[in-house]
Amino acid sequence: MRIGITGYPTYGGSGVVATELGQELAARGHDVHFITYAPPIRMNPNDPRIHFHQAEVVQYPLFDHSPYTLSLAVKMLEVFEKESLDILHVHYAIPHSVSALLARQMFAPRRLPFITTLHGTDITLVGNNPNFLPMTRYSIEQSDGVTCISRYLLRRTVEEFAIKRPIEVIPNFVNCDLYTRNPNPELLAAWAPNGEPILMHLSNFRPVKRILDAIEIFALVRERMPAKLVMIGDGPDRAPAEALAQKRGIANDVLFLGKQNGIKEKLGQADLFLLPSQLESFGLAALEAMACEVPVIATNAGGVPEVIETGVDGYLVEPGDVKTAAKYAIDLLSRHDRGREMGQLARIHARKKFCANDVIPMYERYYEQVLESAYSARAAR
Ligand code: GMT
Repeated sequence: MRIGITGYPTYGGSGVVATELGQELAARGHDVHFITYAPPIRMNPNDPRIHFHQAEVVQYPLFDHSPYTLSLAVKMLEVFEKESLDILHVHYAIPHSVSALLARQMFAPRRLPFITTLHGTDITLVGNNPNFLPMTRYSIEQSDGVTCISRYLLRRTVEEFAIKRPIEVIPNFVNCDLYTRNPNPELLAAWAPNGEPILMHLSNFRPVKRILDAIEIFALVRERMPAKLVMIGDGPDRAPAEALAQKRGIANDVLFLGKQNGIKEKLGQADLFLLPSQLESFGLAALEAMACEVPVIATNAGGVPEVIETGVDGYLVEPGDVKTAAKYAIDLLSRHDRGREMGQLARIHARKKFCANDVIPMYERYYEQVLESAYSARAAR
């Protein structure tokens, strides 16, 4: 198939899923065309089946904000036609689904079928903002196919948007051949020179991630044992988190690495992954850590319990409960065997439930199903 994919090319779960999906589809013989304003961060530009088409962020003195939704729609139309795409798959409803809808209307009466995948904040934080809600609902209803990445997100979507159309749950996935435990002596020596256990967090450091809680949990751990916390990512809460680490007297043990490439190599060095979010519709970073045999302490929020079984792959605590999280962390880190055993179980479960080899065919089947109904609807007219 020839598939167009649009998502946010920056750091963030929905963009990562869009990019990894494209790479997996290319590895299975499909031609994949990414259409967005910059090359997606995890995109392999050397894969001959992967192509990148840049949608311009047009600037003009009259515009305070560039109408990217429109230039993206035009680029989608152009690429669909020029590359004879079969289907367009957009990730994150706002504004990608609206751009696809416009592209489809401009392409009419020829068919430009598109699928929207909902990821989380496009429903729970941004899409339900009253300034967007009717448009989010409309673009979901008008999509030729809609998927979402957890049963939790399906429920929220149906409830908040009173959606009647069918929505398919296709969970996020991880390539367990690439995400493995791979101790790297150089990284370990740089991060934990005295062999201290390593806690890790990876996100876009937005308030919903509660990264200050990660610092508080770590401060409680440090009261009991030597340890290091590796913080990967960047965003609005980075400066407050750095200030909190200073205030708690643990700044020398907290490493803020900023945005990083080569995430799979880094995750595989951790002894424990922290995901203290207020809300996660899935928690992709936790799944990637699990594939690398890293147990996870996360919050019992949104779709996280669909990914992490508490007491098995790690532990779930209520959002904000840093004391219980720290208690579990100390317990896991001071009994090395227990941590390793949980890590191994976490990988087994990641593989069993969310392996790319099983999830990607679900998307392929869904593409075929959507194409079939899009064209039979056309034939019936
Ligand atoms: O978590 C974020 O702020 C990023 C956001 C995104 O769309 O880029 O992540 C959402 O999509 C991820 C991939 O499907 C999920 O793993 C995250 O749980 C989800 N984030 C939230 O629901 C807060």
